[in-house]
Amino acid sequence: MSARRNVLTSQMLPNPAPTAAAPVSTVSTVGASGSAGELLRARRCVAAIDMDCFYAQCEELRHPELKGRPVGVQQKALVITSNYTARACGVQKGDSLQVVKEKCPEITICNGEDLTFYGQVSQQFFDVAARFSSKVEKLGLDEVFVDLTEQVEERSSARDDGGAKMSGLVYPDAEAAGTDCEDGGDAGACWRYLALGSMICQEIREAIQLEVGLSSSAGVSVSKLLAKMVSSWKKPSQQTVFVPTADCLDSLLPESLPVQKIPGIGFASTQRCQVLGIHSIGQLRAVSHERLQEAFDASTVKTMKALCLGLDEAPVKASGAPKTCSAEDSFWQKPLSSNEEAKASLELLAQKLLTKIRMLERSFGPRPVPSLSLTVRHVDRAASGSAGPAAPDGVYRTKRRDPVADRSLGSWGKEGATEGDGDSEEALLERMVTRLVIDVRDSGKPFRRFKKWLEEQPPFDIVIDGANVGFNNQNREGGLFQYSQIDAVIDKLRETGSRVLLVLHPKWLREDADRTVTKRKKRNLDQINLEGNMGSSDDSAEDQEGEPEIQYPFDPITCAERAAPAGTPLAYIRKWKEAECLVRVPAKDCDDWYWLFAALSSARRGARHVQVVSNDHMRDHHWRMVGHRAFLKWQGRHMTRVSIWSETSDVENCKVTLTPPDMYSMQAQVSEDSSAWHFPVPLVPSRAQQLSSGRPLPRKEIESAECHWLAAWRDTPADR
Ligand code: TTP
Ligand code: MG
Repeated sequence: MSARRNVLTSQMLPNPAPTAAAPVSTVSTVGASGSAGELLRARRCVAAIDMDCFYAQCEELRHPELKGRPVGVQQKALVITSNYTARACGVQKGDSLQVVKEKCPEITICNGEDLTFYGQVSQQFFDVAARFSSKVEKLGLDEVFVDLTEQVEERSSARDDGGAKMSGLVYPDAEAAGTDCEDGGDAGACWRYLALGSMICQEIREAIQLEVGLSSSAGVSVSKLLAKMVSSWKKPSQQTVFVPTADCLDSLLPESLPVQKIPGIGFASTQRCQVLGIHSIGQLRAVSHERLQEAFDASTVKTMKALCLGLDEAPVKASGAPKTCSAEDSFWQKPLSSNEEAKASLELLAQKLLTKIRMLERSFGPRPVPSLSLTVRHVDRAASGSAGPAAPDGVYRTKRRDPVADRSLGSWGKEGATEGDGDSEEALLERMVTRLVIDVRDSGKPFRRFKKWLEEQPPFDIVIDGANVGFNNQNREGGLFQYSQIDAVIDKLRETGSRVLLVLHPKWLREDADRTVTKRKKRNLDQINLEGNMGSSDDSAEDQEGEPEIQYPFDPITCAERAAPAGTPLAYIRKWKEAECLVRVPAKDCDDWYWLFAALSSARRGARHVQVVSNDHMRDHHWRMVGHRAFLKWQGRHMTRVSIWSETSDVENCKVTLTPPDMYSMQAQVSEDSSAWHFPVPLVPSRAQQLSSGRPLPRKEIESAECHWLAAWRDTPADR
């Protein structure tokens, strides 16, 4: 076996070495190689995946006819990226349009000002990566870090990892591995560990290619820093694995490497370093902590000192839903010159924003929109050199409002006016339900216990009317109560991260439940007749006054439930108890009061978007309430209908469609004092997208499209 040591060539290094004239002249004597021991022992695997020529690939996705031809993407006067066909002609990122046309006359230039589509594609490949690991961190639109440590551990315990093969380009290379990595030492162990990681990374990239249609490149190593540094060594469509041996580290992080080449040391930090006379990482290693603290705080100094030695313990932070979501336009190409144009542009922006929100909802589940702001920036024409008219003076911004309140904006000038303040509406309805219970059940004591338990819980986002969702053919002879249906709905909702409460009568929480519908009609009539005949035929003395209190939210898991085979009612009940999403109502009470009250209470306590999943039209148990306007409105906003079906006779494999209520009125409105607007926005591609796709939508299609709303307020002077 050859004893050749692996050395990275300068071609592989991210940048040529600088020759900085630096006041800090000393360089360190110990380079990054000193970190090798520690890094080789780290049992961590991180992949940094970067899409190839991202915007250009997105353009190829939406214009497949461009595939194979040179494509550039323009922002302002620059071609910010191009596909690799154009790069073969010498086109570089950031070339001016003119230069690009000279280098590659046949290039197709796409306008890349509108990032909406790129954002959608970005979300798609993020979703693919997130299937492989729960720790996926976004880095801009076209890069992700994926922590593969758990997956590598799983695979290494599931198989003889001696069979793991490196996938991609490897440093140190296979030949050097003979000496460095195939022995029983740290290097060998790290090599085998990263080999598994490289295989998983390859699988992720293949899935992204297959499912989204994007080629990508990646780096795989023991930290974000090292993975990121090697991720673009081989592009396009390749990956590089970096085993942090001493030689490799020295080659990756030579003394002369400019500080800005270290991921994590950004533009501002680089500038501050330069003020201190620090240009290269050799100088950064040599400089004292005290000197660095003249420009940085102590924790930043510690991080920078570690980074320049190749050490990086930063975790991959799972990116959740972004905190904000925005759509904007600089109007630099076509300044707005009339109110009509401003309104049309606002509608387009609102549409873009809603498309983005929808996309995020698909990935992270529905969330309330706690506030919305509309900002109009005034650009000084003289300063900007723009020939267009100045933007209207002033800043428009919404007040903080939650979505239900957003839909209850007080007195709108035209139709669509709602009841006043959401709080009092829910409080009123809560009182009505309580009244209903007390009228039917003399003391209402069990209900009060439920209320007390509920108040101690954080508000729920979704309340499931279990009895309703569980039935197929609910009101007909032959209908059957199916536990699997409820379970399918719960799974679907819990996937979105919502806090789900399943309300069930105890008659369903037993093995021998009567699951047919035959007795129900009689009971419904009883319930309308009120007096004392509520609820189930369960004659247990449970919950009678003076009897031991029932346990909330449910009885402990029983031995029978524990032993129940999958797919049986008891197994489902156990699962719901384990997931802590179940609440059992007292046997003598009507479950409908409970889910309705749970939803009202959750809304009052903050979950203002709360939804009840039920197809119940509330004509029987709530017969006194359906005559109340506030209740009808509440129902209209908070009842999500559900349909459950199975393509086969296999009811265990049912599919679920949830239909939440429409978002408020579809009429454009303005408040009486003209300080706020409410726009219905059709969910169709933006005008710009329609034009660029060569398919402007006919008016009819736009009018019949699904609509969403956007509300905006003008700040009062006091708000500014
Ligand atoms: P990059 O990852 O730097 O570039 P790229 O994906 O186009 O090409 P590759 O990774 O194969 O080298 O940037 C990602 C996207 O960010 C890019 O497609 C366009 C956009 N971008 C800008 O908006 N401004 C810029 O200055 C650069 C470099 C990129
Ligand atoms: Mg890229």
